[in-house]
Amino acid sequence: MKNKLFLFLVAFGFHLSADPNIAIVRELSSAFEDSLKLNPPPIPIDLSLAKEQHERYIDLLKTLLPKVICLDADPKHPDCNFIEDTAILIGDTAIISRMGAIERQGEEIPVAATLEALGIAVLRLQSPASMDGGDILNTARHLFIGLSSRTNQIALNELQYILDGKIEVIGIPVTEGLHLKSLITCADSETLVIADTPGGRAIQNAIEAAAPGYDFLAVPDPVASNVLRIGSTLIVQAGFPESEKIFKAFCERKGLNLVQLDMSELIKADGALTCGCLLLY
Ligand code: CIR
Repeated sequence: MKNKLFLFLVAFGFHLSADPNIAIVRELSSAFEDSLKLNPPPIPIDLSLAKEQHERYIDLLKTLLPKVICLDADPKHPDCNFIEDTAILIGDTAIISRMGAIERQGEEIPVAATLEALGIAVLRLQSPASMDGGDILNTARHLFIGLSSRTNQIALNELQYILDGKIEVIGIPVTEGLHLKSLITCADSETLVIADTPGGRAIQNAIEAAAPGYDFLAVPDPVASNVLRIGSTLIVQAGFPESEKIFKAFCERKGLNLVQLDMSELIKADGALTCGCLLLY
């Protein structure tokens, strides 16, 4: 860990608020119907529609970024398209997850190899740390760590040690949904989109107490609180008209391009918009 830590500190550079230039994505597994789910969906996953929706997501990223690297799916890992959970990227360094669900462990292996091949310094959390990337919200000013059923305090402590004061690391309890980013994401460096639910409001209160100064954009649909900002485009979930009105007004105010994607089949496996890619800056 020490040698790797040294490499990390040498390589460390903060340009967290710049626009991403590479996305790594992963194809949808042929076993996607067996993905983990908090609750069984009332209408089962339509695999071919899920594939179409995931392809449209990847196609959209290709129009917004200079480079998109697409990894092959793994039929042994039904959740492998949710690549965000396998690693976090901070500055020039990747920290590889020890994923909280045993069924998902191993998804990180080809991701780490891809990052290494790109020349990125790769560090690994040590046992018994447990972390899913969906619990890590990087606003460039703070690294909020969702303490959830997937991510533990030991992971937070390790991240704090690795980051060595270069960005403030703050733990936020997650009391609803799967991950921290199931309820909150960044629309820009000062605006956090938050689910207007008890769990979302608890997160907002915790952030306001520990790190005042953010604006909050509350949306009534929890799923809609997961948005993906790439350059001047804000990607949001289609099919949530009340939340859509709020995003339209926000984008008009900020001069952003609003794009809506229908991800109905991925939502059934608790997937959202950030979870389908790893963004490199
Ligand atoms: C899981 O339970 O791990 C997957 N079915 C969903 C993961 C979604 N990941 C994310 O939002 N970062």
